[in-house]
Amino acid sequence: MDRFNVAVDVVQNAGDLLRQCRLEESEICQKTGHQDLVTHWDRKIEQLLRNEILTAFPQDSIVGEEYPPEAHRTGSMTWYIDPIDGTTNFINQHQNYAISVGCWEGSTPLFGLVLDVERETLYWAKRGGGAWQDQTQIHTSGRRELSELLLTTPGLQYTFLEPHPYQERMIRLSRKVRGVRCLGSVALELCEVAAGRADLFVTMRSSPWDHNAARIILEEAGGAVFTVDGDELPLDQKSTVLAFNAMELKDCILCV
Ligand code: 2AM
Ligand code: CA
Ligand code: CA
Ligand code: CA
Repeated sequence: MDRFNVAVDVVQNAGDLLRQCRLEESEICQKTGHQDLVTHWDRKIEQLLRNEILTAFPQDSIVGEEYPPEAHRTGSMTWYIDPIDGTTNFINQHQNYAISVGCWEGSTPLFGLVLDVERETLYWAKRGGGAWQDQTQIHTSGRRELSELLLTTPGLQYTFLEPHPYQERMIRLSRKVRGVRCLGSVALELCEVAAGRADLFVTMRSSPWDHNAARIILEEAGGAVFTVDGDELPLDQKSTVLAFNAMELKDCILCV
């Protein structure tokens, strides 16, 4: 099996496990505080993904949220995996969370998979092959007027309420667009833009495992992804993220 098929298999199996699991209160821990949580299932699913990927492709590197990277591997392939994107939703809602797996060869994207676990919907893209929601090809929206755009962001507090260098700009932007939505999952929100149900995405804090799979899907759907400053999004570092339904919107949004 090639990497893409291995990835689809392991992501679907992991999704089946999560859909059936019953989360116990004792399985929830704080990482940096009460708004930054991890569960036994985040770790278990990441272990499962790592084991399956490394059994099939032992030279590949894996960058995941819950475990440190292993010793340096010789291959040029890197997988960015988030076992549960939207852990808070997983805990409180048991919906609106995703498994995110992206594979890159050096700085070249190969494919991205984002499984909306409870809806049993798989977003996926291979480089040059378009973006797909299950068997249906998806495209970003054609909206170009600021006043018609829907902005999605994972948490109101980080984007609009807590002080940061972009706060005023974000508040101005929120007043100019048609509306703001918060889903609570970076990967699923980028897929919302890819599928044309939202038009813009912004977050002040995102890590490679949060966005590297979905950015491939969004770019294949016609969208564009940058940092909030409009710079190229780094592959291997935490950063802000600003994503558009089309590259054309970039100048207009950066000048708000
Ligand atoms: P996570 O669920 O994998 O932690 C909303 O919280 C979104 O922001 C989720 O996609 C979440 O990913 C992501 N996120 C990134 N950094 C975070 C942090 N420090 N605390 C909570 N969520 C974070
Ligand atoms: Ca987390
Ligand atoms: Ca995440
Ligand atoms: Ca996670």
